[in-house]
Order: sequence, then structure tokens, then C-alpha cells
Amino acid sequence: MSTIFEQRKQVLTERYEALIGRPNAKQPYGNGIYDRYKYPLLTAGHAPLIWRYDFNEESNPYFAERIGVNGVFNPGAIELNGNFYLVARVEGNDRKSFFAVAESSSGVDGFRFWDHPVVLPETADPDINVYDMRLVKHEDGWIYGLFCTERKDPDALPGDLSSAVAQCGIARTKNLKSWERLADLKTGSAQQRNVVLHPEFVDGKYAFYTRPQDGFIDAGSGGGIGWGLAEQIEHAVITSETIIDQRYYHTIKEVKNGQGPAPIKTPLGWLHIAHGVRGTAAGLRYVLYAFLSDLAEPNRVTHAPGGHFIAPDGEERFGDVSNVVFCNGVIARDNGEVYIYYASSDTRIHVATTTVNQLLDYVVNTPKDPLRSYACVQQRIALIDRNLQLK
Ligand code: M1P
Repeated sequence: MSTIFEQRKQVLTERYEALIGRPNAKQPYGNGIYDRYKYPLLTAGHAPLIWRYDFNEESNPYFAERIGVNGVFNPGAIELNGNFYLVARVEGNDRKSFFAVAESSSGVDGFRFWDHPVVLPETADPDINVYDMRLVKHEDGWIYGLFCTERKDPDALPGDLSSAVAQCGIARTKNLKSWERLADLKTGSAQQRNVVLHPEFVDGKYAFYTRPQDGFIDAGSGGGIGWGLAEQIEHAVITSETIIDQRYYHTIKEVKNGQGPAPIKTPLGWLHIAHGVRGTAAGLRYVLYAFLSDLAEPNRVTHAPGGHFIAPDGEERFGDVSNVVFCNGVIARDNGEVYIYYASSDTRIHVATTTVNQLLDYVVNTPKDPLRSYACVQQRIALIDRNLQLK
């Protein structure tokens, strides 16, 4: 007779392996811009059992979960030696997030976490929470991970245990295993989130996409996605921040926006994926959008398709923070394939696949947001009339 411990350990291990080994399937006939997949790639259930259960029968006779995982989302992404790596935001049941590497050979299924999460060194002012790493292979030879570091607001009134300060943390690695922590980025803004390192030097300097914001949640006077240069990366300081992709009234990004992963270099320019946020009666709605910027001047937007590129769909709409899609990881392969890793509702990770050619077709040929209902109707009628000629 096997014990409860043995039975549960065996069944949960079998279920876990079945989940990791489950083949994914492309959903046929998408929108021609990208393809979605049937299953999420990573969920809380993909967190290894050794992270969650005590495997000692004496101290855990019921094979009960000891340190739970609440969600796995917002991953950075990178291709190394032909393999796909996600540095996921793993949120424990205790609400603290940390980073962990999951690896796959296909990029669309089979993602398995390494045994140990990332050990991210602290600075002299320890982070309370870290999340949303953007991985960048920089031309200086390092792989950088820029992430949000969050600490309690020192100016919060007594009893206010929610006010926080968000800033950009910077770490670098050669192998995703050992990480060197650098000083947090300094800018003139009270808070920063969604900061991304551009992969190449610009005017001999490190270039950053920023997102200045007045408060922890509210972008406030922060007008959109910013841009700034720093002389060095070890103690990076941006003295001049300009807005390159501003927010507009009654658009998908009227409340706030933020650069997603580092942009993809293409023959026509730098291809960006970003998120836009608007308010609704049911709370904030996060969607993804795309734009193109100039090759020589990455801070000059050349093409800005109107509307969203990816919005929450089906089960993606529900989760800990519902009605959210968020992307901070993309892999563009040398053969032109693009893997867009996005998370839904701060809960789970998905992939959408496409190609550089399809994305360029999208950003170049999708009309701008005309910003008024009447002008939108004119835009649509022009399309209809051209199509009626061709029917
Ligand atoms: O909850 C939705 C997202 O909210 C924040 O993004 P932003 O700063 O643009 O509002 C981040 O906390 C992000 O992790 C989260 O997914």
C-alpha cells in the first residue's frame, strides 16, 4: 500500500510532465498579421514541483504545497544557440515577483523552467519587488536585463502601505545564469517603468526607451514613451528625456503606454511593439500596438498604425488583473520568423508567431488613427469603395 505522500507525488508528477510535454497548435486562419496558439506556454502550473512542494515524507506526509506560485507572466525573451529562453516574471503566493528562466527548443511549446530561479543581486537599497525584464543583446557584448524595481515610497504617510516608487533596475549576464547588478538608472522623473535598452549605441552612447510617470500607477504628466542617452551603463544617468511616442485623447493609449521589448532591426527601420492603456467602466484595458522608427534615428517614429495590434481574446481576458495583454519579450530569428511572447491578465504567457515581412506590411500599410469618428468613417469608406471596384 502506498502512502498518501507517494500517491500524490506520483500523480502530480505525471500531470506536471503531461503539461510540460503537451504539444501546442497554431490556431488556423488568424488575421494574416500573426497566428495565435491554442495553449498558453507557461502558467503557474508550469512552476516545477520542487519549487512548491517539500519532497520529504517525514516533514510533508500529505505531499502538500508549501510555497505556492500565483502566476507566471510578462517574460523577457532571447534566442541563444538556436534555443528559446524566457525570463519570466514568477509571482509567489506571497505577491513577491522574481525571475526564472524557462527553455524550449521549439519556441511554441515544451518550455521547462531551470531548477533554480535567477539570483538577482540587490543594490544597497534592496528591491521589495522586481518584474518585467527586457532582455537585450547589446552590441557591447553583454546581455542586459532591464526591469522594474519597486520600493515603498519613503514619503508615504503613516498608515499608507501601498504607495511605492518604481525605477529601472539594470543587470547583465553572458549566460542567463550569473548576473551582475549595476546601479539603477537615474533620470529626472519621479518614477519610471517599462524602460528598455536600445540594442545599439546611438552617437556612441547607451540609448534608452523610458516611461516617465508622476505616480506609481498614474503616468500623469509623463506624456508617453520617452527616449534618453547615457554616457555609461555602469552608472547610467539620463539628463535629457524627450517623448517620442505620445499619448492621445480617445485612443488605445490615452491613459498610458510603454515600450515592449527592445525593437527589432529591419531593412525599413526599427520595429516596435508597445502597450497602450485606456480607461473603461470596468477598469484599465491593456492592448498591444506596433510602430516603426527610423534606422539612423530610432527616436523618430516613421509609421504608426492606428488601433491595437493584439487585444485580449477569450481566456486572455480573465485573470488577476483582467483585460490585459502585455509584451516585454520577442524573438526575431535570422530566417525572418518572429515569436511574440505576451502575457494575459497578469496570469499566464502566450506566443503569437509571425514574420518580419508580415509585421512590416502591417506597420507600413495600416492607416493611422484619424482621431475622430467622422474621419474614421471616411477612412473605412475609402477602403470599401476600393474593394467594390475589385469585386
Ligand atoms: O497590470 C498590468 C501591468 O501594469 C503595469 O504596467 P504599466 O506600468 O504600463 O501600467 C506593470 O505592473 C505590468 O507588470 C502589468 O502587467
